[in-house]
This record gives sequence, C-alpha cells and structure tokens, in this order.
Amino acid sequence: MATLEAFKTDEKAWWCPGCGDFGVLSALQKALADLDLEPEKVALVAGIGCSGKIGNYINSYNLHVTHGRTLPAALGVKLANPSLTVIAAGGDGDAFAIGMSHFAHAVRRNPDITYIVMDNHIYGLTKGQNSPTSDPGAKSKATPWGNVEQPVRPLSLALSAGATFVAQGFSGNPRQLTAIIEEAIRHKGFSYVNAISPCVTFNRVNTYDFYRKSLVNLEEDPEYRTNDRAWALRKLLETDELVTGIIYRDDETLSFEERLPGFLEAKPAAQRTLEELEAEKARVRQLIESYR
Ligand SMILES: Cc1ncc(C[n+]2csc(CCOP(=O)(O)OP(=O)(O)O)c2C)c(N)n1
Ligand code: SF4
Repeated sequence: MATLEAFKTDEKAWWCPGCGDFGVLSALQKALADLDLEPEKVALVAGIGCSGKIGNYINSYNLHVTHGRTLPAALGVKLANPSLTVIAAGGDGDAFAIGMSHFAHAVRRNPDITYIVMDNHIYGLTKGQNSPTSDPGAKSKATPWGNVEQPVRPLSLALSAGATFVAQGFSGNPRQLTAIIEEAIRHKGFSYVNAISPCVTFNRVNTYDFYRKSLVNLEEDPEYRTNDRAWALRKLLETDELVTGIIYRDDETLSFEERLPGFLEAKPAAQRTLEELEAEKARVRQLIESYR
C-alpha cells in the first residue's frame, strides 16, 4: 500500500512562501496515495514555469519538457506504456499560450491522461507578464495600461472542444482539490483539472482572499449534475468560471487508446525487446523511404 511519504522527494520546494503551487503539490501527492498507486506506476510530465517544478517534488517518473509541450510528451509516454498513470502539469501560460493547439487536440483525442493546469493568471517564472487567462484590464510590467485582450476561459474551452472530464479546484481548498484530482485520475480518458493557484509575488488581484470571496461550489447548486454539457456551459458563462467542483464528466466515450485498432492487445513499446524495436525502426525507415 502506497503512503503519502512514498510520493515525496528530498528536494526542498523552490516556490515563494505561500505560492498556490504548494497546495496543488500536496493535493496531487495525497490523491496518488489515496488511490493506492505505486510511484513506479506513475509518470509526471511537466512544462517550463514555476508550476513545472512540481515534478521535482513528486517521487515518480518525471519528464520535464520544453515550454508548452507537456501534452504531446505525455501522450507519447501513455502510448509507449499504457499501464502507467500519466499526469501532465503546468501553468496557464504553458497550456494556453504556446501549448494552446496541443490542448485542443488532446481534448478531442481523449487519451487517458490527467492534465492539471496551475492557473495563476500570470507568467510567474518570467516575473509577472500577463498570461492568456489574465483578466481584462489586468496591469503588469508588460501591459502598464492594462490587458486589452479577452481571456481564454479554460473550462468552457475544454467543454466546447468535447472534453470528457472537466473540473476546477482551488489550492486554498486542498480537500476538494484532492477529491477532484482523484476522480480525474480514475476517469478513463482525458481529464482536465484547472487548479486555481495564486501567485503571491506577481498577482496582487487574483489572491486567496479574492477567490475565497468569489468562488461558488457548483456541487452545492440544487440543479447540480455532471452529465449535461449544455447546463455546465451555461453555468460557466453565468459565473465567469468562478466555480469549483467536477463540472462535467462522460465515462462512456472510449479513450484514444481504446479506439486505436489493435493497440491494447499489442505488447507496449516499453516491454518490447531491442530486436523488436529495431525491426520496427526498419519499418519506419522503409515508410519514410516510400515517401521520397
Ligand atoms: C519556447 C519558450 N518560450 C518562452 C519561454 C519563456 N518562458 C518560461 S516560463 C514562461 C511562462 C510561465 O508562465 P506559466 O506557464 O503560466 O507558469 P508559471 O510560471 O506561472 O507557473 C515563459 C514564457 C521558454 N522557456 N521557452
Ligand atoms: S513567482 Fe509566483 S508562481 Fe512563481 S513561485 Fe513565486 S508565487 Fe509561485
């Protein structure tokens, strides 16, 4: 039985004291332990950003990839070894600026990956420029007259792109965030968790206090249900996405792996011998030659 300790590393967390990423880290570690997973059965793929450091603090396989490329790398890991629990994690800049197209395509493919975006509405690592989720009018050194762009709305975007699991948690409410992450990992398909994670150093507007006052727990809505995409979209529009809880889930749609013909019956790449992999390499070379 895995313990919480099993998912910790010796490395001291580098984040500023009070950073929301601490809450996301402990929620994820607790979820992995609660689900009784073993560290060697978990692969964490993280992008560049303060949030991307999360992989250094979780004892599991850890791939720290180039900025914005968490999802294609995570898909590669999942396809090479579908027996692994694959978690992708990163910031809102990583996900919705440079990584935007990967997000839309991952959603529509529905691989069995959990994607946690630590959303602080800012670029933390590069010292406080606006990100695609920054509020209209938000001031930063790069936008001294205020943000003139409309923000990306991650939850509505995921829902309208066909996501099969969409949720939002808050690092100031680790109990709910842990429960959401557990369900996201249990979900067989692409699960999107927007984890509101305040940047205490560069974002003085989207603070813990702001969220404590503004967030509405959708699960307490008398009309709450998780199987109605249109209801979920309407709620998100009405509340400006200031909600928490599991917003939508569809456990019927098959995952990408389940829909790939013959894929699940074949031996995973991770378990093939060098000779078998060499033979495959030769087949790929032949294919490339055939296009010349
Ligand atoms: C290809 C590339 N472009 C830009 C950068 C610079 N860069 C590093 S982190 C980052 C954004 C960080 O913001 P976010 O993803 O929201 O993460 P946070 O630091 O807020 O957790 C940028 C633009 C980079 N490392 N690589
Ligand atoms: S700069 Fe912001 S996001 Fe980065 S560690 Fe500090 S508080 Fe966290």
